Amino acid sequence: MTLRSNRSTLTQFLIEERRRFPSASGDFNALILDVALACKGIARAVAYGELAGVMGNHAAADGGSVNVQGETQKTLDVLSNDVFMQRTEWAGNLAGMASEEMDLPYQIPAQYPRGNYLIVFDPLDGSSNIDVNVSVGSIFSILRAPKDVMESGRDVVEADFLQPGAQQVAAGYALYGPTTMLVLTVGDGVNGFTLDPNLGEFMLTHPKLSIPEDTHEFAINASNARFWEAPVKRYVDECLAGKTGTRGKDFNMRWIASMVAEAHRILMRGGVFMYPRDTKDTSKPGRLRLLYEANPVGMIMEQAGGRASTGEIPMLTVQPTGLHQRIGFVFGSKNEVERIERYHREPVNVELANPLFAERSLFRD
Ligand code: FDP
Repeated sequence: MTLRSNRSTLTQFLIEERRRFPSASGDFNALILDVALACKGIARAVAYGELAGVMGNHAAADGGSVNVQGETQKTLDVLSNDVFMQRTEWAGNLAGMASEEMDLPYQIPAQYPRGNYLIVFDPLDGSSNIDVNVSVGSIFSILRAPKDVMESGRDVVEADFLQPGAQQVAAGYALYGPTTMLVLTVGDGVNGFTLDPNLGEFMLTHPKLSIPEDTHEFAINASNARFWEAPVKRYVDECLAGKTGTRGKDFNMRWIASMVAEAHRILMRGGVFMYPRDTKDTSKPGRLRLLYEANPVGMIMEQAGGRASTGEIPMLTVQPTGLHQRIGFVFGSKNEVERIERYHREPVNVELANPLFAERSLFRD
């Protein structure tokens, strides 16, 4: 069946895209294909799971079990990081890379040529739940290396990666779920590819994805309710009030605890995701990371007609200040994200404005 398919492969898609830019060198396409190969490798490791002995926490003796964020590293986090590096470092397309799993930027080894792009990635998002077999994924963001890096070929430093999301050349994720999918934007819409296990190729199955502007589905970790800021409390309580409240319609709630999987659901059928800034730990202004989670997912959302925000301003306008910077992240159906931004602008007396915050509120402090 697959051999007679009329669907484009990822390679064909990239070559056809490139024809629109006759001066393009082909380096970018080669880089995306290397990333796709890394994702296929990670998909196999994830699929074999315990059979391959890759589940559980990474053993300290193998190089440490806690990453730069102080989070426990899974064996698959470390393995996926290695696969990403190995598949992309050799070809001469990258000037450097950075990852959730590495404290500092990674230099392209001296035996390989250096190229014009930077890649930033989360090799296995959602991995704290890998042991319960939920969908996890790899998220990547591609930036242009600063001019002096390209000209001099010097080592990259943290500052080279601190570019606002609007400057991303491309962004994408691979989702390791019931099927393996690659979702990609090169700044001209969003396209989804499904891995054909027989051919080992990503096939274009979801061209020109578009997120509905309205939704009745929201995703948030409600166990943090007592730490939320007033505009978030207001939004969620209005959703919970459903038909009987100011929204006049019932909402459904989802929480997979794997952001890449939630992003995919929203891309497929709309919805809104919130991991907002809260008061849980004042040293952490949000849970998710700007450069390799919020910016790439933000670019995908915006390219699919959705919206990505800090809750206050568009995510892609944020000037990064650190490689592993955390940030509040709200994304999904445009009208809902705009509503949440509006709630952040409006002064609200929450207690008075919404009776759900009183005695009997589900999410009462
Ligand atoms: P994980 O640490 O498992 O990689 O990236 C952070 C993240 O997962 C997101 O994918 C996910 O949405 C979030 O953490 C889950 O956070 P909670 O444990 O607070 O639900």
